[in-house]
Amino acid sequence: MIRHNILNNSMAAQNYIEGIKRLKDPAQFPWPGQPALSIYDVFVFWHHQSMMLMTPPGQTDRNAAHSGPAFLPWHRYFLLTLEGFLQQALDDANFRIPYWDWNADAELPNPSTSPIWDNINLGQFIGADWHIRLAMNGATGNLQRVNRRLQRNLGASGTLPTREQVRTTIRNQTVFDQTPFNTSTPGGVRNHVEGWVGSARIHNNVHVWVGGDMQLSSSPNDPIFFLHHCNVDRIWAAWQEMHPAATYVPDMTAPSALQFHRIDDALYSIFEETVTPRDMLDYSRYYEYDTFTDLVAS
Ligand SMILES: [Cu+2]
Repeated sequence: MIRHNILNNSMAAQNYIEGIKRLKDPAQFPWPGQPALSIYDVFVFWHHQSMMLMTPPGQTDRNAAHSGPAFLPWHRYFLLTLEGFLQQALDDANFRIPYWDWNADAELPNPSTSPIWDNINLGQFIGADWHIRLAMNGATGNLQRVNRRLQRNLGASGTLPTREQVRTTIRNQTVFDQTPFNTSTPGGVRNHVEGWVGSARIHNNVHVWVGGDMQLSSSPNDPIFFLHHCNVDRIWAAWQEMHPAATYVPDMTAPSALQFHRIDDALYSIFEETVTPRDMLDYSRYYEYDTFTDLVAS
């Protein structure tokens, strides 16, 4: 089953929006034991918790899902888990999350005029019907109960990465990751796509460009989060296809300071299940993408 470009497939777009609204409703999809919170809020909590779990403890750079090798497999797992709930909500096992091709929007004179932000699409979530219930407190860094609208600040800071920047990264990065496996890692597709090295700052820049809630540890509050990360995942998938001999690193001979990031470590989860980076490498077990040609053309 295919993950589509959301702007080329109105059925995928409308199913995604409808499914997200159902998962957000505590009456339809309650978070067990958490009154007035829903399964959607679980994802906000889970993402925040991943950023609080420093790996290893005692440093402030790498956490269980960011600034290290697990960034790509952890977010693949996170999306697959949401995708499973969306399939339940829509009663459609064939549903796949669509992606936001922000490279296309980067070519617009004003990217904030992209139809993805129209009211029929993701624009509607800044309306009064979409309540943010858990959000990071900017002063303390803690997650707290809130009741407010979603916040965005499209284009106020940051820039959307260009197609050429992404193509260059996919072509030139020949290894998955490198020591010291954090934000200082000089080469490798993980740190370039995550955006801590290289002028494009690919993934990070999109969070900054959307602004508002997307800049917090509670960023899954914005449904654009999953569409953004689906495109990040597509870039990793295209890179995997272009560099089939490149293996995931580190392996299990790496020190325990790299726990949560080694190939057979359990990825950080709040569900009772064990999923490893290795389990996430062959994405084609779960979905395909409609195209990579925009990412790998010369
Ligand atoms: Cu994240």
